[in-house]
Amino acid sequence: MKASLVSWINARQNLPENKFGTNQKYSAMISTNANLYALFAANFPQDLNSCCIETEDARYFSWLDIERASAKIANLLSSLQLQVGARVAVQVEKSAEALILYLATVRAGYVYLPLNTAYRDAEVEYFLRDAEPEVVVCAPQQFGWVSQLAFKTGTRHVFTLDAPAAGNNSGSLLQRALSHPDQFETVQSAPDDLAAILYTSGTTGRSKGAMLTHDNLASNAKVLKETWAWNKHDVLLHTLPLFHVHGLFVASHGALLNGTKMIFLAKFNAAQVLSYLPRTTVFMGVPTYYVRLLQESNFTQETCKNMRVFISGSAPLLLDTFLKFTRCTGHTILERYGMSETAMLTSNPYVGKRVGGTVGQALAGVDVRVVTSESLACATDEIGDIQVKGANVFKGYWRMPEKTAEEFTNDGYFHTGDVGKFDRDGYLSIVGRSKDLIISGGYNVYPKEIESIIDDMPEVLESAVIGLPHAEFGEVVVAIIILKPKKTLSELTLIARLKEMIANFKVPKSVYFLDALPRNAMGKVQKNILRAIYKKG
Ligand code: MLC
Ligand code: AMP
Repeated sequence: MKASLVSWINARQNLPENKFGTNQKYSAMISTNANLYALFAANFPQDLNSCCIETEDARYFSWLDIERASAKIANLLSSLQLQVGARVAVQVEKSAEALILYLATVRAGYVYLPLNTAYRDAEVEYFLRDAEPEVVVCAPQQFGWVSQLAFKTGTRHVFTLDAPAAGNNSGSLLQRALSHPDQFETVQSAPDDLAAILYTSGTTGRSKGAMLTHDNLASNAKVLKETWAWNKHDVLLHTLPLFHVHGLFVASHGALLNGTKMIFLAKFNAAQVLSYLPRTTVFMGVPTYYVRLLQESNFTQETCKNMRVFISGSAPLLLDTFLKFTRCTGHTILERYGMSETAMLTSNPYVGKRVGGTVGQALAGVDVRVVTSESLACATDEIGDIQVKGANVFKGYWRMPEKTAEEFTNDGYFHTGDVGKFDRDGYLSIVGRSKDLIISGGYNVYPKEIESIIDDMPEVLESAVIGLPHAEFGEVVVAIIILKPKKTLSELTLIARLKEMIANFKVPKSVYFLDALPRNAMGKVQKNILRAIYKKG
Protein backbone atom coordinates (compact mmCIF):
# COMPACT_ATOMS: atom_id res chain seq x y z
CA MET A 1 0.00 0.00 0.00
CA LYS A 2 1.28 3.45 -0.86
CA ALA A 3 2.16 5.22 2.36
CA SER A 4 1.37 8.88 2.57
CA LEU A 5 1.39 11.58 5.15
CA VAL A 6 -2.26 12.09 4.39
CA SER A 7 -3.15 8.56 5.36
CA TRP A 8 -1.10 9.11 8.50
CA ILE A 9 -2.99 12.30 9.21
CA ASN A 10 -6.31 10.61 8.60
CA ALA A 11 -5.35 7.85 11.00
CA ARG A 12 -4.09 10.21 13.67
CA GLN A 13 -7.34 10.13 15.66
CA ASN A 14 -6.29 6.68 16.83
CA LEU A 15 -2.99 7.90 18.25
CA PRO A 16 -2.50 8.51 22.00
CA GLU A 17 -3.06 12.14 23.01
CA ASN A 18 -0.18 14.33 21.97
CA LYS A 19 1.71 16.22 24.65
CA PHE A 20 0.65 19.41 22.89
CA GLY A 21 -3.06 18.71 23.38
CA THR A 22 -3.66 22.36 24.13
CA ASN A 23 -1.51 25.22 23.06
CA GLN A 24 -0.77 26.91 26.40
CA LYS A 25 2.27 24.97 27.53
CA TYR A 26 3.75 25.08 24.06
CA SER A 27 3.38 28.85 23.81
CA ALA A 28 5.32 29.38 27.02
CA MET A 29 8.05 26.98 25.95
CA ILE A 30 8.83 28.67 22.66
CA SER A 31 8.38 32.34 23.38
CA THR A 32 12.12 33.04 23.55
CA ASN A 33 12.95 31.47 20.22
CA ALA A 34 13.18 33.81 17.17
CA ASN A 35 12.39 30.88 14.85
CA LEU A 36 9.42 31.96 12.72
CA TYR A 37 7.69 28.64 13.25
CA ALA A 38 7.86 29.16 17.01
CA LEU A 39 6.05 32.47 16.55
CA PHE A 40 3.30 30.82 14.53
CA ALA A 41 2.98 27.87 16.88
CA ALA A 42 2.61 30.22 19.84
CA ASN A 43 -0.37 31.74 18.04
CA PHE A 44 -2.08 28.55 16.96
CA PRO A 45 -5.64 28.45 18.32
CA GLN A 46 -6.39 26.87 21.70
CA ASP A 47 -8.25 24.09 19.99
CA LEU A 48 -5.53 22.44 17.96
CA ASN A 49 -8.08 20.10 16.44
CA SER A 50 -9.82 22.95 14.64
CA CYS A 51 -9.22 23.32 10.92
CA CYS A 52 -6.13 25.13 9.67
CA ILE A 53 -6.32 24.24 5.95
CA GLU A 54 -9.26 23.01 3.91
CA THR A 55 -8.38 22.00 0.36
CA GLU A 56 -10.53 22.04 -2.74
CA ASP A 57 -10.64 18.25 -2.73
CA ALA A 58 -12.22 18.43 0.72
CA ARG A 59 -9.24 17.44 2.83
CA TYR A 60 -8.94 19.03 6.25
CA PHE A 61 -5.68 19.68 8.07
CA SER A 62 -6.03 20.63 11.72
CA TRP A 63 -3.45 22.76 13.52
CA LEU A 64 -2.30 19.59 15.22
CA ASP A 65 -1.80 18.02 11.80
CA ILE A 66 0.36 20.98 10.81
CA GLU A 67 2.35 20.64 14.02
CA ARG A 68 2.85 16.89 13.70
CA ALA A 69 3.35 16.68 9.95
CA SER A 70 5.88 19.52 10.00
CA ALA A 71 7.61 17.70 12.88
CA LYS A 72 7.90 14.56 10.78
CA ILE A 73 9.39 16.43 7.83
CA ALA A 74 11.65 18.49 10.11
CA ASN A 75 12.89 15.21 11.66
CA LEU A 76 13.55 13.82 8.19
CA LEU A 77 15.52 16.93 7.17
CA SER A 78 17.48 16.86 10.43
CA SER A 79 18.33 13.20 9.91
CA LEU A 80 20.11 14.13 6.68
CA GLN A 81 22.91 15.82 8.65
CA LEU A 82 22.69 18.99 6.59
CA GLN A 83 25.02 21.89 7.26
CA VAL A 84 23.86 24.85 9.31
CA GLY A 85 22.05 27.22 6.94
CA ALA A 86 21.51 24.52 4.27
CA ARG A 87 19.15 25.54 1.48
CA VAL A 88 16.10 23.43 0.64
CA ALA A 89 15.03 24.27 -2.93
CA VAL A 90 11.43 23.43 -3.75
CA GLN A 91 9.67 23.42 -7.13
CA VAL A 92 6.29 21.79 -6.58
CA GLU A 93 2.63 22.45 -7.28
CA LYS A 94 0.68 24.22 -4.58
CA SER A 95 -0.71 21.99 -1.85
CA ALA A 96 -1.20 21.96 1.91
CA GLU A 97 1.75 19.58 2.06
CA ALA A 98 3.92 22.12 0.24
CA LEU A 99 3.11 24.69 2.91
CA ILE A 100 3.90 22.11 5.60
CA LEU A 101 7.25 21.49 3.90
CA TYR A 102 7.97 25.23 4.09
CA LEU A 103 7.11 25.27 7.78
CA ALA A 104 9.17 22.15 8.44
CA THR A 105 12.22 23.65 6.72
CA VAL A 106 12.04 26.83 8.75
CA ARG A 107 11.29 24.87 11.90
CA ALA A 108 14.37 22.70 11.41
CA GLY A 109 16.52 25.83 10.99
CA TYR A 110 17.14 25.46 7.26
CA VAL A 111 16.59 27.98 4.47
CA TYR A 112 13.57 27.63 2.21
CA LEU A 113 14.08 28.40 -1.47
CA PRO A 114 10.83 28.29 -3.45
CA LEU A 115 10.91 28.14 -7.26
CA ASN A 116 8.14 29.08 -9.67
CA THR A 117 6.74 25.91 -11.27
CA ALA A 118 6.88 27.64 -14.67
CA TYR A 119 10.68 27.76 -14.63
CA ARG A 120 12.36 25.63 -17.30
CA ASP A 121 15.63 23.63 -17.12
CA ALA A 122 18.06 26.48 -17.73
CA GLU A 123 16.36 28.70 -15.19
CA VAL A 124 16.32 25.95 -12.54
CA GLU A 125 19.94 25.11 -13.31
CA TYR A 126 20.95 28.69 -12.62
CA PHE A 127 19.20 28.71 -9.24
CA LEU A 128 20.66 25.36 -8.21
CA ARG A 129 24.19 26.35 -9.22
CA ASP A 130 23.90 29.69 -7.48
CA ALA A 131 22.21 28.60 -4.25
CA GLU A 132 23.84 25.15 -3.95
CA PRO A 133 20.92 23.64 -2.06
CA GLU A 134 21.62 20.45 -0.13
CA VAL A 135 18.04 19.30 -0.63
CA VAL A 136 15.84 19.67 -3.71
CA VAL A 137 12.14 18.78 -3.75
CA CYS A 138 10.35 18.56 -7.09
CA ALA A 139 7.22 17.05 -8.64
CA PRO A 140 7.53 13.30 -9.43
CA GLN A 141 6.99 14.06 -13.14
CA GLN A 142 10.05 16.33 -13.11
CA PHE A 143 12.26 13.98 -11.11
CA GLY A 144 14.28 12.81 -14.11
CA TRP A 145 15.70 16.10 -15.26
CA VAL A 146 15.63 17.89 -11.92
CA SER A 147 17.56 15.15 -10.14
CA GLN A 148 20.14 15.02 -12.94
CA LEU A 149 20.61 18.76 -12.69
CA ALA A 150 20.60 18.74 -8.92
CA PHE A 151 23.24 16.03 -8.57
CA LYS A 152 25.33 17.76 -11.25
CA THR A 153 25.26 20.97 -9.21
CA GLY A 154 26.19 19.21 -5.97
CA THR A 155 22.84 18.59 -4.30
CA ARG A 156 22.89 15.53 -2.05
CA HIS A 157 19.20 14.75 -1.64
CA VAL A 158 16.36 14.95 -4.15
CA PHE A 159 12.82 14.18 -3.01
CA THR A 160 9.49 14.34 -4.80
CA LEU A 161 6.22 15.82 -3.61
CA ASP A 162 3.14 15.15 -5.66
CA ALA A 163 0.26 17.50 -6.28
CA PRO A 164 -2.89 16.24 -4.56
CA ALA A 165 -4.72 13.82 -6.81
CA ALA A 166 -7.87 12.08 -5.69
CA GLY A 167 -6.94 12.61 -2.07
CA ASN A 168 -3.72 10.68 -2.37
CA ASN A 169 -0.86 13.07 -2.05
CA SER A 170 2.44 11.31 -2.17
CA GLY A 171 5.98 11.35 -3.39
CA SER A 172 9.20 10.25 -1.74
CA LEU A 173 9.36 13.17 0.71
CA LEU A 174 6.17 12.20 2.51
CA GLN A 175 6.89 8.50 2.25
CA ARG A 176 10.26 9.03 3.93
CA ALA A 177 8.84 11.44 6.51
CA LEU A 178 6.20 8.94 7.55
CA SER A 179 8.59 6.83 9.59
CA HIS A 180 9.92 9.81 11.55
CA PRO A 181 8.56 10.95 14.95
CA ASP A 182 5.69 13.41 15.00
CA GLN A 183 7.30 15.60 17.63
CA PHE A 184 10.18 17.97 16.99
CA GLU A 185 11.71 20.62 19.14
CA THR A 186 11.76 23.71 16.93
CA VAL A 187 15.36 24.71 16.33
CA GLN A 188 16.55 27.72 18.28
CA SER A 189 17.08 30.54 15.75
CA ALA A 190 18.54 34.01 16.14
CA PRO A 191 16.51 36.90 14.65
CA ASP A 192 19.19 37.41 12.00
CA ASP A 193 19.32 33.76 10.86
CA LEU A 194 18.13 33.10 7.31
CA ALA A 195 14.66 31.63 6.86
CA ALA A 196 14.24 31.94 3.09
CA ILE A 197 15.91 32.97 -0.13
CA LEU A 198 13.67 34.39 -2.85
CA TYR A 199 15.16 34.84 -6.29
CA THR A 200 14.28 38.01 -8.12
CA SER A 201 15.46 38.60 -11.64
CA GLY A 202 17.81 41.49 -12.13
CA THR A 203 18.22 44.42 -14.48
CA THR A 204 21.52 42.89 -15.55
CA GLY A 205 19.70 39.71 -16.51
CA ARG A 206 21.23 37.72 -13.63
CA SER A 207 18.82 36.65 -10.89
CA LYS A 208 19.66 37.58 -7.33
CA GLY A 209 18.69 35.63 -4.23
CA ALA A 210 17.14 37.94 -1.65
CA MET A 211 18.07 36.60 1.81
CA LEU A 212 15.24 36.98 4.30
CA THR A 213 15.75 36.39 8.01
CA HIS A 214 13.36 35.05 10.63
CA ASP A 215 13.04 38.57 11.99
CA ASN A 216 12.38 40.13 8.56
CA LEU A 217 9.42 37.83 8.11
CA ALA A 218 8.20 37.84 11.70
CA SER A 219 8.24 41.62 12.05
CA ASN A 220 6.31 42.04 8.81
CA ALA A 221 3.74 39.38 9.69
CA LYS A 222 3.15 41.02 13.08
CA VAL A 223 2.64 44.49 11.66
CA LEU A 224 0.24 43.21 8.98
CA LYS A 225 -1.77 41.37 11.62
CA GLU A 226 -2.44 44.68 13.36
CA THR A 227 -2.80 46.75 10.19
CA TRP A 228 -5.39 44.52 8.58
CA ALA A 229 -7.13 43.65 11.86
CA TRP A 230 -6.98 39.88 11.40
CA ASN A 231 -9.36 38.24 13.84
CA LYS A 232 -10.08 34.72 15.05
CA HIS A 233 -13.24 34.45 12.97
CA ASP A 234 -11.50 35.16 9.69
CA VAL A 235 -11.35 32.60 6.92
CA LEU A 236 -8.75 33.28 4.22
CA LEU A 237 -9.47 32.24 0.65
CA HIS A 238 -5.94 31.41 -0.53
CA THR A 239 -5.61 31.23 -4.33
CA LEU A 240 -2.11 32.67 -4.87
CA PRO A 241 0.93 30.58 -5.76
CA LEU A 242 3.13 29.51 -2.84
CA PHE A 243 6.48 30.45 -4.38
CA HIS A 244 6.38 34.25 -4.07
CA VAL A 245 6.10 36.79 -1.29
CA HIS A 246 2.41 37.43 -1.84
CA GLY A 247 1.08 33.89 -1.48
CA LEU A 248 3.76 32.42 0.78
CA PHE A 249 4.39 35.25 3.21
CA VAL A 250 1.65 37.87 3.08
CA ALA A 251 -1.30 35.50 2.78
CA SER A 252 -0.12 32.34 4.60
CA HIS A 253 1.73 34.15 7.37
CA GLY A 254 -1.33 36.30 8.06
CA ALA A 255 -3.44 33.22 8.64
CA LEU A 256 -0.76 31.26 10.53
CA LEU A 257 -0.03 34.12 12.91
CA ASN A 258 -3.67 34.59 13.66
CA GLY A 259 -4.77 30.98 13.98
CA THR A 260 -7.08 31.60 11.01
CA LYS A 261 -8.44 28.88 8.77
CA MET A 262 -7.33 28.90 5.13
CA ILE A 263 -9.21 27.51 2.18
CA PHE A 264 -6.50 26.48 -0.26
CA LEU A 265 -7.25 26.50 -3.98
CA ALA A 266 -4.45 25.16 -6.16
CA LYS A 267 -4.79 28.02 -8.65
CA PHE A 268 -6.78 31.17 -9.13
CA ASN A 269 -9.96 30.49 -11.08
CA ALA A 270 -12.60 33.24 -11.01
CA ALA A 271 -15.66 30.98 -11.16
CA GLN A 272 -14.31 28.75 -8.40
CA VAL A 273 -13.47 31.77 -6.25
CA LEU A 274 -17.07 32.94 -6.53
CA SER A 275 -18.32 29.64 -5.17
CA TYR A 276 -16.02 29.86 -2.11
CA LEU A 277 -16.32 33.58 -1.33
CA PRO A 278 -19.56 33.30 0.69
CA ARG A 279 -17.69 31.10 3.20
CA THR A 280 -14.70 33.39 3.59
CA THR A 281 -13.78 36.80 5.00
CA VAL A 282 -10.35 37.68 3.58
CA PHE A 283 -9.14 37.52 -0.02
CA MET A 284 -5.78 38.56 -1.47
CA GLY A 285 -4.77 38.79 -5.09
CA VAL A 286 -2.83 40.49 -7.82
CA PRO A 287 -4.83 43.02 -9.90
CA THR A 288 -5.43 40.43 -12.65
CA TYR A 289 -7.52 38.42 -10.17
CA TYR A 290 -9.78 41.43 -9.57
CA VAL A 291 -10.09 42.13 -13.30
CA ARG A 292 -11.13 38.51 -13.87
CA LEU A 293 -13.58 38.48 -10.96
CA LEU A 294 -15.28 41.56 -12.39
CA GLN A 295 -15.76 39.71 -15.69
CA GLU A 296 -17.97 37.14 -13.91
CA SER A 297 -21.65 38.06 -14.41
CA ASN A 298 -22.73 36.55 -11.09
CA PHE A 299 -20.16 38.43 -9.00
CA THR A 300 -22.37 40.59 -6.77
CA GLN A 301 -22.74 42.12 -3.31
CA GLU A 302 -24.47 38.89 -2.31
CA THR A 303 -21.37 36.82 -3.21
CA CYS A 304 -19.29 39.06 -0.94
CA LYS A 305 -21.74 39.39 1.93
CA ASN A 306 -19.43 37.72 4.48
CA MET A 307 -16.24 39.32 3.22
CA ARG A 308 -14.29 41.57 5.56
CA VAL A 309 -11.50 42.70 3.24
CA PHE A 310 -10.15 42.33 -0.31
CA ILE A 311 -6.42 43.10 -0.57
CA SER A 312 -4.48 43.81 -3.78
CA GLY A 313 -0.78 44.07 -4.48
CA SER A 314 2.28 42.94 -6.49
CA ALA A 315 1.38 45.21 -9.42
CA PRO A 316 -0.46 48.49 -9.95
CA LEU A 317 -4.24 48.28 -9.47
CA LEU A 318 -5.85 50.47 -12.10
CA LEU A 319 -8.18 53.14 -10.72
CA ASP A 320 -10.82 51.86 -13.11
CA THR A 321 -10.69 48.37 -11.54
CA PHE A 322 -10.71 49.88 -8.03
CA LEU A 323 -13.86 51.93 -8.80
CA LYS A 324 -15.67 49.14 -10.69
CA PHE A 325 -15.03 46.78 -7.81
CA THR A 326 -16.65 49.12 -5.31
CA ARG A 327 -19.64 49.61 -7.59
CA CYS A 328 -20.05 45.88 -8.11
CA THR A 329 -19.47 44.58 -4.57
CA GLY A 330 -19.80 47.50 -2.17
CA HIS A 331 -16.24 46.71 -0.99
CA THR A 332 -13.27 49.04 -1.37
CA ILE A 333 -10.14 47.12 -2.32
CA LEU A 334 -7.27 47.69 0.10
CA GLU A 335 -4.10 48.18 -1.95
CA ARG A 336 -0.67 47.65 -0.45
CA TYR A 337 2.89 47.69 -1.79
CA GLY A 338 5.90 45.49 -1.21
CA MET A 339 8.64 43.48 -2.81
CA SER A 340 10.66 40.29 -2.39
CA GLU A 341 13.55 42.10 -0.72
CA THR A 342 11.41 43.86 1.84
CA ALA A 343 8.07 42.06 2.20
CA MET A 344 5.35 44.68 2.76
CA LEU A 345 6.15 48.38 2.95
CA THR A 346 2.95 50.41 2.76
CA SER A 347 -0.76 49.79 3.01
CA ASN A 348 -3.99 51.65 2.64
CA PRO A 349 -5.71 51.74 6.02
CA TYR A 350 -8.13 49.08 7.19
CA VAL A 351 -10.11 51.74 9.02
CA GLY A 352 -9.92 55.08 7.24
CA LYS A 353 -9.88 56.22 3.65
CA ARG A 354 -8.56 53.79 1.06
CA VAL A 355 -7.41 55.95 -1.82
CA GLY A 356 -7.50 54.35 -5.27
CA GLY A 357 -4.32 54.79 -7.29
CA THR A 358 -2.23 54.95 -4.11
CA VAL A 359 -0.55 52.19 -2.13
CA GLY A 360 -1.34 53.85 1.19
CA GLN A 361 0.89 54.89 4.05
CA ALA A 362 4.14 53.44 5.42
CA LEU A 363 3.53 50.48 7.72
CA ALA A 364 4.40 50.90 11.40
CA GLY A 365 8.14 50.42 11.85
CA VAL A 366 8.86 50.83 8.14
CA ASP A 367 10.60 54.01 7.08
CA VAL A 368 9.69 54.98 3.51
CA ARG A 369 11.16 58.08 1.89
CA VAL A 370 11.04 59.62 -1.56
CA VAL A 371 14.22 61.38 -2.66
CA THR A 372 15.49 63.46 -5.57
CA SER A 373 18.40 62.40 -7.77
CA GLU A 374 20.58 64.47 -5.39
CA SER A 375 19.31 62.33 -2.49
CA LEU A 376 17.33 65.20 -0.99
CA ALA A 377 13.91 64.56 0.51
CA CYS A 378 11.16 65.30 -2.02
CA ALA A 379 8.45 67.78 -1.14
CA THR A 380 4.80 66.68 -0.98
CA ASP A 381 3.64 65.57 -4.45
CA GLU A 382 7.19 65.75 -5.80
CA ILE A 383 8.24 62.62 -7.71
CA GLY A 384 11.42 60.80 -6.73
CA ASP A 385 13.06 57.46 -5.91
CA ILE A 386 11.45 55.35 -3.21
CA GLN A 387 13.89 54.17 -0.53
CA VAL A 388 13.06 52.08 2.54
CA LYS A 389 14.48 50.97 5.87
CA GLY A 390 13.15 48.75 8.63
CA ALA A 391 13.29 45.38 10.36
CA ASN A 392 11.54 43.92 7.32
CA VAL A 393 14.34 44.84 4.88
CA PHE A 394 16.36 41.83 3.74
CA LYS A 395 19.88 40.91 4.76
CA GLY A 396 21.36 41.17 1.27
CA TYR A 397 21.69 39.27 -1.99
CA TRP A 398 23.00 35.73 -1.72
CA ARG A 399 26.74 35.73 -2.40
CA MET A 400 26.60 39.18 -4.02
CA PRO A 401 28.12 41.57 -1.47
CA GLU A 402 28.96 44.24 -4.06
CA LYS A 403 25.49 44.16 -5.54
CA THR A 404 24.03 44.36 -2.03
CA ALA A 405 26.21 47.36 -1.18
CA GLU A 406 25.16 49.11 -4.39
CA GLU A 407 21.49 48.76 -3.51
CA PHE A 408 21.80 50.48 -0.12
CA THR A 409 22.46 54.16 0.59
CA ASN A 410 25.20 55.22 3.02
CA ASP A 411 22.57 55.76 5.70
CA GLY A 412 21.14 52.25 5.26
CA TYR A 413 18.10 52.75 3.01
CA PHE A 414 17.33 50.18 0.31
CA HIS A 415 16.73 51.45 -3.25
CA THR A 416 13.44 49.91 -4.29
CA GLY A 417 13.84 50.87 -7.94
CA ASP A 418 10.31 52.26 -7.80
CA VAL A 419 9.50 55.89 -8.42
CA GLY A 420 6.71 57.66 -6.57
CA LYS A 421 5.39 60.56 -4.55
CA PHE A 422 3.75 61.19 -1.20
CA ASP A 423 0.62 63.29 -0.90
CA ARG A 424 0.04 65.56 2.07
CA ASP A 425 -1.71 62.78 4.00
CA GLY A 426 1.31 60.50 3.62
CA TYR A 427 -0.26 58.27 0.95
CA LEU A 428 2.31 56.97 -1.51
CA SER A 429 1.59 56.69 -5.24
CA ILE A 430 3.90 54.63 -7.44
CA VAL A 431 4.24 56.44 -10.73
CA GLY A 432 6.92 54.38 -12.43
CA ARG A 433 10.10 52.38 -12.04
CA SER A 434 13.73 53.33 -12.46
CA LYS A 435 14.47 49.61 -13.01
CA ASP A 436 13.68 48.18 -16.45
CA LEU A 437 11.01 45.76 -15.29
CA ILE A 438 7.73 44.45 -16.70
CA ILE A 439 5.07 43.17 -14.29
CA SER A 440 2.69 40.83 -16.09
CA GLY A 441 -0.18 39.36 -14.12
CA GLY A 442 1.85 39.92 -10.94
CA TYR A 443 4.97 38.14 -12.24
CA ASN A 444 8.16 40.13 -12.81
CA VAL A 445 9.94 39.92 -16.14
CA TYR A 446 13.28 41.62 -16.61
CA PRO A 447 13.70 42.62 -20.30
CA LYS A 448 17.47 42.19 -20.13
CA GLU A 449 17.10 38.47 -19.42
CA ILE A 450 14.83 37.92 -22.44
CA GLU A 451 16.93 40.18 -24.69
CA SER A 452 20.10 38.21 -23.85
CA ILE A 453 18.42 34.94 -24.82
CA ILE A 454 17.01 36.35 -28.07
CA ASP A 455 20.32 38.04 -28.95
CA ASP A 456 22.08 34.67 -28.69
CA MET A 457 19.95 33.28 -31.55
CA PRO A 458 21.97 32.96 -34.78
CA GLU A 459 19.46 34.97 -36.86
CA VAL A 460 19.29 37.92 -34.48
CA LEU A 461 21.43 41.03 -34.55
CA GLU A 462 19.81 42.67 -31.54
CA SER A 463 16.51 43.01 -29.73
CA ALA A 464 14.54 45.15 -27.33
CA VAL A 465 11.93 43.77 -24.97
CA ILE A 466 9.25 46.11 -23.65
CA GLY A 467 6.05 45.94 -21.64
CA LEU A 468 2.82 47.14 -23.21
CA PRO A 469 -0.43 47.87 -21.34
CA HIS A 470 -2.84 44.94 -21.22
CA ALA A 471 -6.38 44.95 -19.85
CA GLU A 472 -6.05 41.69 -17.93
CA PHE A 473 -2.34 41.22 -17.15
CA GLY A 474 -1.61 44.94 -16.57
CA GLU A 475 1.37 44.66 -18.88
CA VAL A 476 2.48 42.04 -21.38
CA VAL A 477 5.89 41.24 -22.79
CA VAL A 478 6.58 42.28 -26.39
CA ALA A 479 9.83 41.80 -28.35
CA ILE A 480 11.22 43.94 -31.14
CA ILE A 481 13.84 42.18 -33.23
CA ILE A 482 16.50 43.29 -35.67
CA LEU A 483 17.60 40.39 -37.83
CA LYS A 484 21.09 39.90 -39.24
CA PRO A 485 21.36 40.60 -42.99
CA LYS A 486 19.82 37.84 -45.14
CA LYS A 487 18.46 35.96 -42.10
CA THR A 488 14.82 35.07 -41.58
CA LEU A 489 12.92 34.21 -38.41
CA SER A 490 9.17 34.13 -37.91
CA GLU A 491 7.26 35.26 -34.85
CA LEU A 492 5.91 31.71 -34.39
CA THR A 493 9.35 30.10 -34.50
CA LEU A 494 10.78 32.60 -32.05
CA ILE A 495 7.90 32.13 -29.58
CA ALA A 496 8.07 28.33 -29.87
CA ARG A 497 11.82 28.40 -29.19
CA LEU A 498 11.43 30.68 -26.18
CA LYS A 499 8.70 28.49 -24.71
CA GLU A 500 11.26 25.69 -24.53
CA MET A 501 13.75 27.90 -22.76
CA ILE A 502 11.98 30.16 -20.29
CA ALA A 503 8.91 30.29 -18.05
CA ASN A 504 5.75 30.81 -20.11
CA PHE A 505 4.81 34.16 -18.56
CA LYS A 506 8.16 35.60 -19.78
CA VAL A 507 7.54 34.62 -23.41
CA PRO A 508 6.60 37.65 -25.55
CA LYS A 509 2.94 37.74 -26.52
CA SER A 510 3.89 39.50 -29.78
CA VAL A 511 7.04 39.98 -31.80
CA TYR A 512 7.78 42.81 -34.22
CA PHE A 513 10.63 43.07 -36.70
CA LEU A 514 12.40 46.39 -37.41
CA ASP A 515 15.42 47.46 -39.46
CA ALA A 516 17.01 49.35 -36.57
CA LEU A 517 16.28 50.22 -32.95
CA PRO A 518 15.74 53.89 -32.08
CA ARG A 519 18.69 55.13 -30.00
CA ASN A 520 19.55 58.39 -28.25
CA ALA A 521 22.79 60.34 -28.66
CA MET A 522 24.44 58.08 -26.04
CA GLY A 523 23.50 55.00 -28.06
CA LYS A 524 20.88 53.85 -25.51
CA VAL A 525 17.79 52.15 -26.95
CA GLN A 526 14.80 54.49 -26.61
CA LYS A 527 12.23 52.08 -25.25
CA ASN A 528 9.76 54.91 -24.66
CA ILE A 529 9.62 55.43 -28.44
CA LEU A 530 9.08 51.70 -29.02
CA ARG A 531 6.32 51.64 -26.38
CA ALA A 532 4.63 54.61 -28.04
CA ILE A 533 4.79 52.98 -31.50
CA TYR A 534 3.49 49.53 -30.51
CA LYS A 535 0.93 50.69 -27.93
CA LYS A 536 -1.09 51.91 -30.87
CA GLY A 537 -1.12 48.35 -32.19
C1 MLC B 1 -0.09 32.87 -17.24
N1 MLC B 1 0.17 33.37 -18.47
C2 MLC B 1 0.66 34.59 -18.35
C3 MLC B 1 0.67 34.85 -16.98
N2 MLC B 1 0.21 33.76 -16.31
N3 MLC B 1 1.05 35.48 -19.26
C4 MLC B 1 1.50 36.66 -18.81
N4 MLC B 1 1.56 36.97 -17.51
C5 MLC B 1 1.15 36.09 -16.57
N5 MLC B 1 1.20 36.38 -15.28
C6 MLC B 1 -0.03 32.71 -19.75
C7 MLC B 1 0.75 31.44 -19.88
O1 MLC B 1 2.01 31.75 -20.39
C8 MLC B 1 -0.08 30.64 -20.83
O2 MLC B 1 0.22 31.05 -22.13
C9 MLC B 1 -1.50 31.08 -20.51
O3 MLC B 1 -1.39 32.35 -19.85
C10 MLC B 1 -2.23 30.11 -19.61
O4 MLC B 1 -1.40 29.80 -18.48
P1 MLC B 1 -2.04 29.48 -17.06
O5 MLC B 1 -0.93 29.19 -16.10
O6 MLC B 1 -3.13 28.48 -17.24
O7 MLC B 1 -2.67 30.89 -16.70
P2 MLC B 1 -3.54 31.28 -15.50
O8 MLC B 1 -3.73 30.13 -14.55
O9 MLC B 1 -4.74 31.97 -16.00
O10 MLC B 1 -2.57 32.30 -14.72
C11 MLC B 1 -2.75 33.65 -14.72
C12 MLC B 1 -2.64 34.14 -13.28
C13 MLC B 1 -1.22 33.78 -12.76
C14 MLC B 1 -2.85 35.63 -13.26
C15 MLC B 1 -3.71 33.45 -12.43
O11 MLC B 1 -0.25 34.39 -13.60
C16 MLC B 1 -1.00 34.17 -11.33
O12 MLC B 1 -1.47 33.51 -10.40
N6 MLC B 1 -0.29 35.29 -11.08
C17 MLC B 1 0.03 35.70 -9.71
C18 MLC B 1 1.49 35.93 -9.59
C19 MLC B 1 1.89 36.23 -8.15
O13 MLC B 1 1.61 35.51 -7.22
N7 MLC B 1 2.64 37.32 -7.97
C20 MLC B 1 3.10 37.73 -6.65
C21 MLC B 1 4.59 38.05 -6.73
S1 MLC B 1 5.14 38.64 -5.15
P3 MLC B 1 0.45 30.00 -23.29
O14 MLC B 1 0.76 30.85 -24.48
O15 MLC B 1 1.59 29.14 -22.85
O16 MLC B 1 -0.85 29.26 -23.40
C22 MLC B 1 5.41 40.32 -5.37
C23 MLC B 1 5.63 41.13 -4.16
C24 MLC B 1 4.35 41.72 -3.70
O17 MLC B 1 5.29 40.81 -6.42
O18 MLC B 1 4.27 42.94 -3.49
O19 MLC B 1 3.40 40.98 -3.56
P1 AMP C 1 8.92 41.37 -6.69
O1 AMP C 1 10.32 41.62 -7.07
O2 AMP C 1 8.28 40.25 -7.40
O3 AMP C 1 8.80 41.26 -5.26
O4 AMP C 1 8.10 42.65 -7.16
C1 AMP C 1 8.19 43.86 -6.46
C2 AMP C 1 7.73 44.99 -7.32
O5 AMP C 1 6.33 44.88 -7.58
C3 AMP C 1 7.87 46.32 -6.62
O6 AMP C 1 9.18 46.83 -6.66
C4 AMP C 1 6.89 47.16 -7.39
O7 AMP C 1 7.47 47.62 -8.59
C5 AMP C 1 5.79 46.17 -7.72
N1 AMP C 1 4.63 46.31 -6.84
C6 AMP C 1 4.29 45.60 -5.74
N2 AMP C 1 3.12 46.03 -5.22
C7 AMP C 1 2.71 47.06 -6.02
C8 AMP C 1 1.57 47.92 -6.04
N3 AMP C 1 0.59 47.81 -5.15
N4 AMP C 1 1.50 48.86 -7.00
C9 AMP C 1 2.47 48.99 -7.93
N5 AMP C 1 3.56 48.21 -7.99
C10 AMP C 1 3.68 47.24 -7.04
